Amino acid sequence: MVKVITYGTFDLFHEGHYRLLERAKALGDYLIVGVTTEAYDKTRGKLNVVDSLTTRIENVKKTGFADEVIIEEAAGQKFNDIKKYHIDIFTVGSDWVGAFDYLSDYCKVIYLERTKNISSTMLREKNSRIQRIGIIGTGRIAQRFMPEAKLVSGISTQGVYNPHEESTRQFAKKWEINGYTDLEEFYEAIDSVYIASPHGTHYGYIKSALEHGKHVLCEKPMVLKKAEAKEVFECAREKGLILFEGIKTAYCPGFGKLLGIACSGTIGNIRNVEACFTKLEKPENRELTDPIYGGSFTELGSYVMFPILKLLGEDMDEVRFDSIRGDTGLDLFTRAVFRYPTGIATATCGLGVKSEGRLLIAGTKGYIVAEAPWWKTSYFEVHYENPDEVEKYSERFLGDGLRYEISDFLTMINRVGKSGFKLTRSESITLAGVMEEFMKAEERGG
Ligand code: C2G
Repeated sequence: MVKVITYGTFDLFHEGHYRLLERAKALGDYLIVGVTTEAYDKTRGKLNVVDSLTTRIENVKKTGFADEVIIEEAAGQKFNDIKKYHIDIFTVGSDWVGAFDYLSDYCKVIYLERTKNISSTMLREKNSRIQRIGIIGTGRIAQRFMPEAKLVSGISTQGVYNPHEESTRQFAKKWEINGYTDLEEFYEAIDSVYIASPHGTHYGYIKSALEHGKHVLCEKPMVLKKAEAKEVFECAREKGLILFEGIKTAYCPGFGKLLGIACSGTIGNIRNVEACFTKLEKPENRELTDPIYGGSFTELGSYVMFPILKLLGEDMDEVRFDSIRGDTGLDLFTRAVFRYPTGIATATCGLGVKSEGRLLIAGTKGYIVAEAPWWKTSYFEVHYENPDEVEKYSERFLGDGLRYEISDFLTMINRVGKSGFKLTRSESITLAGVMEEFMKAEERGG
């Protein structure tokens, strides 16, 4: 008798799961299915699992393919199960290719091709809580989106669009999704989009996606003009769609904790915020060559302005910019100084100058400091007059952190939570307004 084993969360059970189990069963005579516990999914960084363990087990059983269902509770269990149940074949979807090769000393390892399309009819009939998402753009951020989205239950990344055929083909092949060079066809196949294309194209894509009835998660900076930001939010509101600006710091749990403490009065009234983020970039990269949208501030300004708006608000009296330019005329280093009635703040960023990245929040009773990479907040300290009195806080920051914004985006779409306060429409509009001021000060077109 050939014994086969496979594992999964099987949340919001869909045809990808069904087809996997069907083919797993066909590989042998007896199929064991391991269903993950909530605790295990938490430790492996999977967010947003909706169904209870009991429901997920029931759904696996209903298929009729499983001869036995077991629970997967911890990392390392697969290895023991293979020995315990005398397994001949371990199988899992091809989105895991390579990850379980270490088991091949004990049994045969087979990766079954993952299901690219979760069809709309099936979703309409059985489950509307799975969002079929498509990506616009095939660059570095889009590459990072894929493994992060896989760890958010309820998202099925089904397609990618880029007018450039070869880039689309390569991306689609690597991630086993559908590639599109025709925007209409792309919209046809999805429910929502993640925009990860160059800054200058965001506005056009947001409008076209909303007009096609798609929810939008757009990478920062969403747009670079205040009027454009107002217009796209208004368009989303009219159509009852979600539009989200993806500044990952806003959605990560560590920053939420920091904000909670800063706003609780522990450090008194906030008088100064200093936020700095610098990185060295290859001179030939788009970030340092695009004559209109390149430079340090358009690239990193959203990160450093975000805590300032959160802590001191949107009613600043004045914003001044100071930049150092490289040979191309683009800013390699920019400092924006925000003047408020009762506080001042500096947002500093560099793409060709390296400095100590730090977030410092000074108040009338003490200060909070978070070292780089504070934008992926996992640790910060609260200090007071007495230098021995230091409170230390830490929080998990999983992977690349994109999963938090993806999860909140989904929560908003499904109307099961209110996470809009993490980065409000008004804050996104203000950010676009400051970007516009900067572009004007730099005398850039666009
Ligand atoms: N799957 C698929 N096609 C999809 C989606 C999922 O073939 N469109 C497969 C996955 O590759 C996996 C199974 O369905 O083999 C269950 O998927 P998930 O519930 O997402 O579970 P996963 O996180 O992949 O857990 O220990 C757990 C395992 O490592 C896999």
